[in-house]
Amino acid sequence: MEKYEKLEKVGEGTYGKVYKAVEKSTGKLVALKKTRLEIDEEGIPPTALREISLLQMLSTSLYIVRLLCVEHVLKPPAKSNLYLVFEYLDTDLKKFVDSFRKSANPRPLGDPLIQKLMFQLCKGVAHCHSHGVLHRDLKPQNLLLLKDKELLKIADLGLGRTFTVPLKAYTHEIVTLWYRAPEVLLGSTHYSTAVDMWSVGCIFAEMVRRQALFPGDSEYQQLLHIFKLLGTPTEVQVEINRPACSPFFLDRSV
Ligand code: PVB
Repeated sequence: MEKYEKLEKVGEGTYGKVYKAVEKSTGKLVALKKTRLEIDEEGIPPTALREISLLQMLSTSLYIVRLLCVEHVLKPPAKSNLYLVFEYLDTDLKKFVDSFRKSANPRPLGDPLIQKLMFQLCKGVAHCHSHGVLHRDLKPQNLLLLKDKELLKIADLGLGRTFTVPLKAYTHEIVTLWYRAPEVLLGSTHYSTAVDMWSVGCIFAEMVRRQALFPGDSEYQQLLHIFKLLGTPTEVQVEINRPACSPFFLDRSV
């Protein structure tokens, strides 16, 4: 880690702390993501290794944040940390959209900008899906931006599979449900690329409105938001994909 000069903490993501840093040899800005991995005598868990190689493969797309390298830091006698080194981007879509809402002169993002960001988001998502990877947690906080280039990149990719999507972030921050597809909320375990497209739609609406479309604060409230705007699905519509183990259906003979 002597290769990097740590600057300030950017924040705490769902899976770990992110630091801004400079790569000393090149002067380039990087983002260090410290993952809270419990590495035992067995070494790095194979699931984590699989995820890292997945990230490495997927970061060949311009619209996916680039993983530059991985540093495994041994902390004698027993501790061990894994740092993922990424290119640094200067904001996320949540803060960017907020700046259009809260600033001295609130203004719409403008259709050309929304179109440009949506194009990049769709290209990034298509890249993941074409490699058989679902993101499963697309939201404005993990869409990173280079402001001056109006370049959007998807972050926090596939980590969900390794570290399992937590209900709470490893800090006290509550994990948002706002972009979660109804089939996921209803307990389906056989979901597909459509769950990411649901999130993409929610993010599109949020850029236009500068306000979240379905700001639910529980899984139940989240479904109510969706049903209120789009209608409650009928028995027949639900029957097709009725998940066997959803608590919403437990009182029925499955
Ligand atoms: N933020 C990889 N990475 C990043 N992860 C986050 C980054 C970043 N760059 C590469 N950049 C910034 C920089 C400044 C701001 C924001 Cl929000 C993001 C700012 O304060 O305006 N992750 C952050 C969380 C740690 C909050 C955003 O999701 C590690 C992918």
